[in-house]
Amino acid sequence: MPLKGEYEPSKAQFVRDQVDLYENSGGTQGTTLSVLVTRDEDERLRDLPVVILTTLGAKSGKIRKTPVMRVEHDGTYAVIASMAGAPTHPVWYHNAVADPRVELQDGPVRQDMLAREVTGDEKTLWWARAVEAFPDYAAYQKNTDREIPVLVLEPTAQEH
Ligand code: F42
Repeated sequence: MPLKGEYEPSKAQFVRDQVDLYENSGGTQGTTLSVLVTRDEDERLRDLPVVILTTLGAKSGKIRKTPVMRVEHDGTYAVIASMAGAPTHPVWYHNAVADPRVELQDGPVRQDMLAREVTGDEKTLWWARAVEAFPDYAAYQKNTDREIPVLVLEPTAQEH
């Protein structure tokens, strides 16, 4: 069931803009982040896929929308609360912990999902997938004592 509430755009202009472009284009534009990535000794700018995470504000109850890198495996996703290696978690992480009912838009496809934080071997597996998708995560984790959380998102049972 889609989350209900009043949408409160991010204070960060680039985030607001990316969410607007992504949603207003039906998930056909604003769906990547250009990043310098080296793969097999081939360093170049690559357009890496981005998804839009929708959470409920833990205090305001407002709808919050956050672009994050796309990390996916067999229909299950992970969202990485990296915040570019900052010492504190992003606020959206607290929202998703407080209420695990989230939405994820991957290109034109929007799904209701349930978020759960992973630890141990499961986190190790998803962290490897995340770094494969977006190598900067490894540098972010190296630059902070904060353990960067990984939330796995699984589609909720489809409404009948
Ligand atoms: N951030 C990541 O952490 N991981 C990524 O993979 C990632 C990729 C990415 C790709 C493209 C792009 O444009 C941005 C990307 N970002 C990524 C940045 C991401 O979109 C966020 O900007 C960043 O993670 C920070 O998220 P944030 O939720 O901390 O945003 C702050 C700035 C924010 O919006 N604060 C609001 C405000 O008004 O200050 C509050 C938002 C909020 O949810 N408030 C809660 C409420 O109740 O409404 C209160 C929650 C509480 O407990 O206080």
